[in-house]
Formats: sequence, structure tokens, C-alpha cells
Amino acid sequence: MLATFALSFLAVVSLTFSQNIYPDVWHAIIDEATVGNKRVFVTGDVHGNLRPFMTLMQQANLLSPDGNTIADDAIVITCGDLVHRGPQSLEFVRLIRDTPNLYAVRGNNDDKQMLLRTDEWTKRATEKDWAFMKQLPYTIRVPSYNSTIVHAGLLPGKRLQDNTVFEMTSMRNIIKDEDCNWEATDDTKWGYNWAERWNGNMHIFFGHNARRGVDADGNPLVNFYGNATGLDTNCGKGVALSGVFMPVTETPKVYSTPCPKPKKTKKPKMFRK
Ligand SMILES: [Mn+2]
Repeated sequence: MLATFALSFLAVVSLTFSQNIYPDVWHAIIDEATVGNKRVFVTGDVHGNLRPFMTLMQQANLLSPDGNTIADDAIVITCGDLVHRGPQSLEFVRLIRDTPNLYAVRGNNDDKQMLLRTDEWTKRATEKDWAFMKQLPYTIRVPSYNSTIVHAGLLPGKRLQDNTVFEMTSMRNIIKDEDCNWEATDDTKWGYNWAERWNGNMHIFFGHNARRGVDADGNPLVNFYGNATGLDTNCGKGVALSGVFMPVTETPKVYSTPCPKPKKTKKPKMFRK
């Protein structure tokens, strides 16, 4: 496990020096003028499942009259891991690129594919596609709803702009270090679920946590915490894609649509677990 981590870390570091994947704007804002009276909807990790995404949009009445794009009176934000596993990763990235009212933050799998380009779709991606992916922000703030969308999470007690790439794209739990400060881990065996300890005044919408997004019977489970909402219901591995409207109320309505089981893809050895 440590060796695996060290190897993947080395690979990421060496590639980072040869390839800059970082956006000009890490923390984007959809301002109050842009939101206006529009409905704002947030979805979990799509992982290249374009069809379930469109079905979810239809279910939540978010499609334009011709059914091809997002309705003018809506804003949809998807919380990262746009690609990898599903059959239409590139098509989903292009849909986001070409739809002004469809936004996305980046996830660990988006970063990984930008660096390693091991998926089949990466062979078809053009410079224009890579340029678009490179500019995906790590967070999107929506002041109208005092909310922030991030792929994995934000470290409790830390200022938004001080969060590291690992914290924003890969954290699941937090543990106290020797100085009693929170430290992020992507493991769920130790420490606490960061979202349960989140004490910020912004509501956080996040994904990346499929292990907690499926109940004991295998059904999708959107997690509502004190001031955070976990939306990853494991669409990537054939459970469901879920989403909610802002703001999260006392009795939130969850929209969910089933996702197909992915075909087995060849993983580079260093990421096999
Ligand atoms: Mn993820």
C-alpha cells in the first residue's frame, strides 16, 4: 500500500514537471447576477456516463424543449470525476465545454487522465479538449446559496484557498496529526469522515465517496451532513447517478438514475489495488 502510494506519487510528480495541468483559476465563482432566478442543480460523479446524466437531467426537468441541452432557466454543476470507467468520457467533457450553463469542478480521475492519458478516450481527445480540461477549477462557489462545490472535500478550519490539491480531489477522512491539526487521508479506515466535522459556514456539495454513497442493500444513498452533501452514489461502478437542487432543505428531494456496469479497463500497474 505504501509502496503503491510512493510509486504513484513519484509518477505524478515526474509528470507534473513535464506537464502543467493546473488551471488559471483554481476557485471559480458563479456570481449572483449569473444565477439570478435560475434553478441550481448539483450532481455526483458522472465518470463518463453521458446517457444516465441526460436521463437525470430529464428526471429533474432540466432539459431544454428539444431535449439536447440544459434548459435556459437552470444551472447544473457536476462535482468532478467527469471521466474514466464509463463509455462516453470525452463526449461528456465536450458537453460541458459546449454548454454555457453546465459547469464542473475537477476530480482526482480528471487530473490522473490529464497526466497519464491511459484511458482509450484520451487517444481521441484533441488539444482543444485538453485545453478545456486544464481550465477546470478545483472549486466553484455559488454565493447566492452560500455554497461551494468541490470533488472530495475541504479541510475543516482551513481557508478555501489554502486547501491542497490532495485535500480537494482525494480526501475522504481526516486524522489529527501530532500538533492536533487535521490531516487529510483518502482512506476511510482511520479518523473521521471530514464532512461530519465540517464546521464552515458554507454548504459544501461534494462527490468522490462512493463507499459511503451506497446503502447496505446496494441502493444509492445521498449523504446529508450538518452543512455538507455527499452526492457520489457510485455511478462509476454501475450503481446510480444522483443530484439535488440548491438549497438543501429539511426534506431534500433526491433525483437518482441507474448507471450501467462499466467494462473492465486496463489500469496502469501502479494504480491497481
Ligand atoms: Mn474521485
